[in-house]
Amino acid sequence: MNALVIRSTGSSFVVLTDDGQTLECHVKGNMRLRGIRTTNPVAVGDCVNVLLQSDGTAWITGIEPRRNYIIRRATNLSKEAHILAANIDQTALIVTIAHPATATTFIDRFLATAEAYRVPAVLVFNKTDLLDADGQEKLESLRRLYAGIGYSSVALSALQPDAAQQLAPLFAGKTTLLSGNSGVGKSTLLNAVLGEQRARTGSISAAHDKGMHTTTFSEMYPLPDGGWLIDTPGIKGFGSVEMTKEEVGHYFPEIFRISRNCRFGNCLHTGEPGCAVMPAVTDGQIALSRFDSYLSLLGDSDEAKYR
Ligand SMILES: Nc1nc2c(ncn2[C@@H]2O[C@H](COP(=O)(O)OP(=O)(O)OP(=O)(O)O)[C@@H](O)[C@H]2O)c(=O)[nH]1
Ligand SMILES: [Mg+2]
Ligand SMILES: [Zn+2]
Repeated sequence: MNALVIRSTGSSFVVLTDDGQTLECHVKGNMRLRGIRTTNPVAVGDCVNVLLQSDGTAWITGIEPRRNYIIRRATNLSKEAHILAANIDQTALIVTIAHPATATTFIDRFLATAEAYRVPAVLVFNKTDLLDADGQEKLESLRRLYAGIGYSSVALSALQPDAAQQLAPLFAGKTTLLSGNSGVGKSTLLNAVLGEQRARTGSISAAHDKGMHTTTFSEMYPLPDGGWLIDTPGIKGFGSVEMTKEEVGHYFPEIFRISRNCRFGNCLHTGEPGCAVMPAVTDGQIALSRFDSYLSLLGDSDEAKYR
């Protein structure tokens, strides 16, 4: 029997079978994935084969080939990777300018990862109701920056009544992975789109101005007008995926475009003669925040080399 994995707690899974039943399943201990070493053999969004036994227990016995997936390494040094979701059409990174503040390096590392896995990414700036004039300005400048690179964005407040209407066209008919730091409002956005309080939401710690890691497992929810939203636990950082130094620049579209004018094909834009990227940073064609994020990912591949 074939089924779609709609919830993953790490050790057990909830699947939706082709004939519409919801079953809790476990994975046969000897099932291994070829090629990727991951902490979770099965991810939300996977199409799996399920064996229902006469004692009522259900087992995942195989995984259909994945159309795509997106992987996160918890830290740069950890060798274990975690599949966030499989078979997705796009990923929406939920970003907040304040309460909590999302770092641009986090945004850029996420976007570079999505590029590496060829998953289209959009930015959803949430909590616009909390912004003062400064925050508003920061929001507009970030939206302009990312639009210039080719990333579309929406800005809204998940708590306002029109949130669902603003988000519906973005999500309609697609499977979308929601990601972002804890407390940015992923579960709140999901509830707004579903029109009911399905997912538990948490508060923001007054002491640290950060989320409390309320969502603890990944779950996908069917949307009223078709498509799925995948709510995931908030993440702190984004370790880089395996990439060579030369590849890092490929995942920053604006750096990649300009790098074609570098004198050397393998230019890393760190002071090589004839580099076209560094002057573009100096004259503001490439944002300094983006170049900083590029350098931070480049630094990771140093660590990778020496570990
Ligand atoms: N003011 C304001 N608060 C919001 C908005 N969206 C979410 N919140 C609040 O932010 C807090 C955290 O929201 P959650 O939806 O739990 O955040 P999350 O991203 O799912 O967090 P984790 O599950 O921990 O990763 C809750 O108190 C929400 O009510 C918004 O647009 N404006
Ligand atoms: Mg949540
Ligand atoms: Zn260069």
